[in-house]
Amino acid sequence: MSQVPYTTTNAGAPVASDAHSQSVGADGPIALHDHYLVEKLAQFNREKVPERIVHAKGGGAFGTFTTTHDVSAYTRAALFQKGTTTETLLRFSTVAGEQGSPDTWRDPRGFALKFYTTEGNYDLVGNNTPVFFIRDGIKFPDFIHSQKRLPGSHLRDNDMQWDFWSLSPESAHQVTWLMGDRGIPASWRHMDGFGSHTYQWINAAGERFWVKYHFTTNQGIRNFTPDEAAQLAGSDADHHIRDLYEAIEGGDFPSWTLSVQVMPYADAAEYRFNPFDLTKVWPHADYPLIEVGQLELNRNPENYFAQIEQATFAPSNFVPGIAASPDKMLLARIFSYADAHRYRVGTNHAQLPVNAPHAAPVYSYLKDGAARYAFNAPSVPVYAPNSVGGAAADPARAAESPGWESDGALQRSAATLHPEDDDFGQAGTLYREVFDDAARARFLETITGHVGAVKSDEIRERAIGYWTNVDAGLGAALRAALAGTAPFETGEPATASVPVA
Ligand code: HDD
Repeated sequence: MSQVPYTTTNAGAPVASDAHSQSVGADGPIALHDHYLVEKLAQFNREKVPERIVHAKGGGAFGTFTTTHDVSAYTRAALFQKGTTTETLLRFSTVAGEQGSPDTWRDPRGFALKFYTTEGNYDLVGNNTPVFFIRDGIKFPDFIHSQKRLPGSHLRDNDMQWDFWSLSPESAHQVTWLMGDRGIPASWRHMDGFGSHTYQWINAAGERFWVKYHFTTNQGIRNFTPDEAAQLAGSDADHHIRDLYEAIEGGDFPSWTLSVQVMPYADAAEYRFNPFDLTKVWPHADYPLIEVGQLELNRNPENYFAQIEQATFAPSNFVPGIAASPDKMLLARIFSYADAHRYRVGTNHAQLPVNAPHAAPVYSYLKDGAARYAFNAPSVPVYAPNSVGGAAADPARAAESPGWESDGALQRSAATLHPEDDDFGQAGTLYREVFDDAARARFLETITGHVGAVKSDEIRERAIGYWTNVDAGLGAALRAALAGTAPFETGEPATASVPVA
């Protein structure tokens, strides 16, 4: 008998051969009762779970979050009390590409964080951009369909993308981000992360605040040019996975500084922008960054499938001291993610080691279902209420319900309550005031290439109208560039709104 471990069936019995199936002679026929052959082929056919419908291509690592500043005035959440260190998992991703797609395609990047806190797991499922393309979850499947593949040709299609974007003017701010220099990060380590939505923090006295999360990279921002990105897409499609893995293996641990913008609860009603509209940012001059702590990634997964592919993040995973806001996109996501996980990974996905709480007990009356792993001692009751000392809900500990006023005062009635709300204003500000001349020139080149690939004249015209609304000079420059000449001037805000539909 050999000294190396011996191959077994999944049931632990030694197998006779790694290389030869049982057959009548040296050739076939093979025998159905070769159950190890059957087990091996059958499990191979079942190795995959459905890939994520969005954010399919990604990678991630474990680490820690340490709260370095006192923000107890705003939240009672245990993980955000000064001096607390919490284990975390961060998964990065591209949005539209499938599992094998290149890491360097122009796309927003996912920034999905799980904090294994002492009060249960807290998931903050954000992107590397502070805003999003749409403001109502009911449009999400349509939006994603337009960015993925045509059903007939199975090709991605600029007409489809610009048809949707130009008919959805609320996308202008995010598309300006996407087509700008930050649309292709050089690595996951060299980009920021955002919670994107407005959330609620609640302090020990029960006072409520609106917050936005900003994770600023301590490595500095670095982006690829379109040429660099295209070259890598061909030569190293997994460039971002490799970069993160190798940095952590080499002991070069990437880190981010978490800051929050905090808006007093009552400000929301009349702030110049609707604070629950995630196509908008809150200018830092209005609500400055308040430092909270440090996030560090320092441990690679040991098994990609078990710990990254099967990781499930859900915006519904809140902890006490943190709650939702009336942002309709966020509210749609609170339903959508847990549903995706039950479908994709299974009813008991939360019991997998990567998804189960690591620092908090689970006393749940939910039981059974496919692939149930954990179970309670026979003496523990399976129903509530009970008179045998089983767990009972403790409202004082519970995560807060959102608790906003539902009289309409804080809900979306943008035009009258929030005077500067419109779809193009902040996109124009980003283009004129954040981008410099060189960035504006690169931006024009990018949108010229993108819109230039649109075949339909009508959609092309709508796309020009869209950029004219963002900035009149930009629209004119785009029109000229598409016509083959490219006079470029620094733009001015559009004075008249150009119809986009
Ligand atoms: Fe989403 C995955 C980020 C809007 C529905 N989303 C997913 C992931 C990230 C985001 C980072 C990957 C998580 C991971 O690494 O496993 N999504 C966002 C952000 C949004 C957003 C920042 C807007 C601010 N998403 C959004 C809406 C819906 C969804 C409006 C549906 C109503 N997203 C999903 C999903 C996914 C998902 C279908 C795919 C698989 C999964 O959740 O686990 O449920």
